[in-house]
Amino acid sequence: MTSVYKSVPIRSSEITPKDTYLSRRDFMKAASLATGAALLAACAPSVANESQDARPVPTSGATDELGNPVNTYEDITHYNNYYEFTVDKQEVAGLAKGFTTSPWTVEVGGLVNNAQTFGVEDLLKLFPQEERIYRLRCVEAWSMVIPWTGFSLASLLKMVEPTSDAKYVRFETVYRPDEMPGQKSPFYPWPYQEGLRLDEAMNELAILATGLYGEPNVAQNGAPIRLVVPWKYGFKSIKSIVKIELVAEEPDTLWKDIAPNEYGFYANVNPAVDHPRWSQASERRIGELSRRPTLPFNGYGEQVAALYDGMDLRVNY
Ligand SMILES: Nc1nc2c(c(=O)[nH]1)N[C@H]1C(S)=C(S)[C@@H](COP(=O)(O)O)O[C@H]1N2
Ligand SMILES: [Mo]
Repeated sequence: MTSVYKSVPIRSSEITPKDTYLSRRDFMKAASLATGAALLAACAPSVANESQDARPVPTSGATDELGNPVNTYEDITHYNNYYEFTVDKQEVAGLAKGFTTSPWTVEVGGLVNNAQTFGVEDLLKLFPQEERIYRLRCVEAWSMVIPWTGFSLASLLKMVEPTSDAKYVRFETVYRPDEMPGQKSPFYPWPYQEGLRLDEAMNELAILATGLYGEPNVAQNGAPIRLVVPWKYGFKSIKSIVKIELVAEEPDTLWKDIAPNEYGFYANVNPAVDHPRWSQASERRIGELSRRPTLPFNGYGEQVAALYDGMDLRVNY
């Protein structure tokens, strides 16, 4: 990659103003709870607006396996990283309105015996959709708990039969600058691409998500289909996928191309390895006032730590 990418002030610019803004908003919410009765009397219209945003809690329970409550539908769908639309997390939802998510096909090929192009409706029929309540930890040190519906990536990969030469999986987001204004920015090497080692991709925790809160995915969260790899920083969970390719070599990934010293290929959530510009030891859960400690592998170590036996995770960050 050329050095123009490296000189882009990528994420630090966002962290301070947005975090400050959101903390303030959280504080206002907390304050309004404390004085709820007074506000109910004085502020009827805003109460009505809030109840319009309410969604039913997911049927299998409203917490993850550690007992953390799921974030609200409003937070999950209005605080998004999706640079194809904009770098402003609170503007993504508006800009993504009207994004065409149907028809949609996903081409699965490369080093496989049985390359196929699937319509999303085929994928919904072929693979039973399950609910997975996962923590999402962004590399920018904020997090959420999200009730996805989807199916295991492994089940799709098995169907196309990777050959013995396949060692990695490469994913690509749709390139559609007419609908995605951020893709007109020359500072990012579009289309967004990501990758996993094949054994990571086959881990049961890795899913392709097709829904959220029991409803179909919305554009800002990566409709119609996006990857969710909960033990890795959020940027690995690539949205609006059109292509999945089995390959022999470690694929390029957008954030590593831009700033390899800051964003590695593995990107496992790791409180012991700081980002060069900020600590990764703790995080701010959206909707909470105080920070919480970040867990190794985002709390999924039991299921995934063995994938990295013998690797130095400070080198392979
Ligand atoms: N195509 C694409 N996928 C993407 C991104 C993006 O900008 N473009 N942002 C990533 C980042 S940094 C995060 S934290 C998550 C956010 O997912 P969410 O908005 O659904 O919470 O999406 C990831 N997937
Ligand atoms: Mo992120």
